[in-house]
Amino acid sequence: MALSLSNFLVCLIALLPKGLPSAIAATVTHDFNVGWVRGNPDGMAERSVIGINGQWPLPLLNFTKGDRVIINLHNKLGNQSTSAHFHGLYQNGTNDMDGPVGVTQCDVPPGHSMTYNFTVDQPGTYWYHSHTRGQYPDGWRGQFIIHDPENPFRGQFDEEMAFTVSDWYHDEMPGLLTDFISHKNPTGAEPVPNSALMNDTQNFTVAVEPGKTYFFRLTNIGAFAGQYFWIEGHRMRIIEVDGVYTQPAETDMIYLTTAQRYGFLVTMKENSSSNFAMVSSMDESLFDVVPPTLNPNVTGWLMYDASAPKPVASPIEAFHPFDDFSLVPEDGLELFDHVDYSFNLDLKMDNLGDGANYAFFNDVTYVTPVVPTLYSVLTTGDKASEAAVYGAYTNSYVLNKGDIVEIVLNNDDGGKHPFHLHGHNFQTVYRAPAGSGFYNASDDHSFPAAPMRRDTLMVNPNGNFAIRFRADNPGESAPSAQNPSALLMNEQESGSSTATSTGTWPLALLQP
Ligand SMILES: [Cu+2]
Repeated sequence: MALSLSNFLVCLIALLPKGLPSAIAATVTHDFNVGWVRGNPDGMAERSVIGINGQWPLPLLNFTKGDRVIINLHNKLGNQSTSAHFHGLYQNGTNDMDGPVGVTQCDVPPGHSMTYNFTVDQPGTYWYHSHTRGQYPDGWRGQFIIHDPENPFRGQFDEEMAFTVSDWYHDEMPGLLTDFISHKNPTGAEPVPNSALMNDTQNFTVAVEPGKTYFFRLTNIGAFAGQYFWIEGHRMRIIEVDGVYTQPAETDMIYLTTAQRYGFLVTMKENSSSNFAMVSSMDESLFDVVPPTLNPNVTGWLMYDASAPKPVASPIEAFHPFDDFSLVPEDGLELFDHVDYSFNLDLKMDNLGDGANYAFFNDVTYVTPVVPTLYSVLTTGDKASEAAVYGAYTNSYVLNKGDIVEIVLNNDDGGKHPFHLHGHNFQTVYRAPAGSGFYNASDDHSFPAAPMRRDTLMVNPNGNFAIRFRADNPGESAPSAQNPSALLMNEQESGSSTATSTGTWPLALLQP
C-alpha cells in the first residue's frame, strides 16, 4: 500500500535500560488531507470513498513505543465534518486528543483543520478512524501499529505484518444512516453489507518463506459484521489482543468483533510449493435478512510460490472460534478483587415516539451534547463532579481517580453487541452465555485469577458481562506545550467517563 504522507523526524535520544536494542523516540508527523476519492475494493461497484492525501486504502501507520505523533488533520471533504480517533490509545494526559465528537472535541467542519499531538507509550495493534457519526465505514479507517523494542515474544518470530478485515457497503453512510434510524425501519434492522474485504481488497496475498514464523496483526475495521478468521493448513498462536500481550494460546480460528485486534504467530511449513487460503467470514447471525446474492466470505492467500495457483477455500461445516475469555495476560496481572464502585448498564433496543428504533442504557438513549463532555469538565468548576452537568441523555458517571470500577452490562436484546471502553483496557471478569439474562451479583461467580484484558468485548444475546478497570485516566489535563487546547486547569482528581460504544450500528449511531 502506497504511503504518500509527508513524514519528518525530529529525533530525541531515549534512555533505555541496558541490554535492550537501542532505539530513538521520534516525533512522527503526518499531514492528513481528508477528502473524497474513488474506490472499488470488491470489484463490484465503484463509489466515492474517504481517502487521505488523494489515496485510498488508507496508509498503515507504524510507530515505535515512546514516539510523539503529530497528525495535522485538514478537512477537505467539502460536504461533511470530521474528526480522528486512535482506537485503544489511552491518551492519558492528552484526553483532548481522543477524538470522539461531543465527548472530547467538536467536529472539524469542512475547510478547517485540527492537530492531534500525543505520545504513544503503549505497544500493540490499534487503528485510527473518524469518530464523527457513522462516517468511518465510508473508508476513513486504517491500522495504527506501535512497535515494541521490548516485545516479550521478540525472539520467536522472523517478520511481522499487519492487515485488516472488514465489511463493505456500496452505498454511502449518510443515506444508510437515515434509512436505518427511521420509522420505516421500526425493528432497527442494521444495513447488511454488500461484501467482505481483507486488507481493503479481495485479492490479498502475503508472500511467505518456508519455515519462517510470522507475527500477524489483524484488525476488524468494519462497521458492523463480526468476522471469523482462519488459515487453511496452519495454526495460529495468539500472543496479543487489543494491545495486551497474552500467554500464547493455539487455535485454528478466531472471531473478531468490529474494532477488536488479534496478534498471532504462524509458522510456515518447512516444504511447500502450494499456497494456502486465509478466509474471513462475516457473522451472518447479525444480519436480519441475508440477501441471496451476498458472499459473506473473503479469501486471501499465504503465497509460498507466486507462480502456483491460489486455491479456492474449502467450505467448513461450522464455526468453532477460540474463546477469548480463556486468555491470560502475559504479565499475569491478577484480578482486581476489591471493587470501589460498581454500576450496571442495562441495554435494550426500543422505539421512541418518532417510530424509529434506538439503543438504550438504563432507559436513556445517548444524545450528543452540544457542549462536549470534556469542555463541561473544564468549565463547570465545583459542579464538574456532578454527573448531571453532562446532560440527561449521556449516561455519565463521575469516577474517582485510582478507584477500581466495575461495569456490569446486561443485554436485554437478542443480538450480539461489541462494547469498547476508551482510555483504558479492562479485565473481563465474567461473561455469561447467550440467554442467561441479567447478571446477579449474589450468584457464586468464580472469576479468573488473572483475567484477560482488552478494550473491546462482545456481550452475548440476552447475556451479560462484568468488567473491571482502574480509573487511572482522568478526563482533564493541565494546559501545556503539548496540549495547548486544554483551556482551563482543574485540579480535582476526578473525571467524567462517558459510556459509549463503537463499531456496532445500534450503539454507535444514535441520533435523535
Ligand atoms: Cu476507541
